[in-house]
Amino acid sequence: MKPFRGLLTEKENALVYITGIAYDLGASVGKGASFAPSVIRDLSKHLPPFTMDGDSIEDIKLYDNDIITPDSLDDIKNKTLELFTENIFNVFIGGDHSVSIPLEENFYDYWIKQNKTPVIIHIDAHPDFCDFYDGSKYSHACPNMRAYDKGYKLENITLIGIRGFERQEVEFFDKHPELKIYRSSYIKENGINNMLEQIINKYSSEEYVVYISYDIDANDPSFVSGTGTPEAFGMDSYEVLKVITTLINKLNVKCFDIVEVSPTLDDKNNTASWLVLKTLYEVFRKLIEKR
Ligand SMILES: [Mn+2]
Repeated sequence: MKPFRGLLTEKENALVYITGIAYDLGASVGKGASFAPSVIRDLSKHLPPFTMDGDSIEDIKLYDNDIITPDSLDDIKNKTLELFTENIFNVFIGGDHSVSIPLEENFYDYWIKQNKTPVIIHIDAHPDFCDFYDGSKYSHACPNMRAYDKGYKLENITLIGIRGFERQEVEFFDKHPELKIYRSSYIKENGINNMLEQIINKYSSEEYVVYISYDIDANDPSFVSGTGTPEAFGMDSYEVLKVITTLINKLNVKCFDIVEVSPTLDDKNNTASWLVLKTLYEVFRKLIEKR
């Protein structure tokens, strides 16, 4: 059986490229995220090509770029460079969150050359704004600080679902009110619609092109246990899905990564990996409708 059951997987005229990145050298606590791409691909052989509402995604035109097994973040940067082109919606399956560092660099370099303003929407329990973590500038706790180093403006990085802070991050945020943080408590108190309206108003102009980086620990641990740094008080899986699909529908999103899924820490039924697939299929449907 082939991965992505029933889907057209060819490179020519593809709407979406999907690439697994088997890498978790940037993880701090729980490991195992390097296994996510292969587990998710394997499960995809069984999932019928329909959304939760029964809408077909059979004509998505997916280019299945298989899995890369890099030995460093530079290696990821080189091996994914050619995937960033004008009309392609890239999906990357991590890997721990450090894989987003080279991906967001490639994204930035490509879109700056097209005179667009790159935006990161970071959906995560954690801000990932550490300068150093575990003695490294390239830990999974650092991607947003590295994006800031790269040239992303702080007003063009938006954090969603945050509820676990490091001291260095709190101090940084006090100095930079232009960085918008939607804490998990805000979302739980106000719902997702009010937040989505603000974000869509902010980034809907043609000037912007958006990278959505999705750490599965954004979801409450009662929905997703298979991740290295679970954090209580998160959104439920349907709320997170609505956030992702609404942003993809309304904004010019060109890259989407899903990181920090750890099959070795998951329950026996691979619930976190199944969630990734179900989320992807809803995303694919939105892309078909938008085409
Ligand atoms: Mn996280």
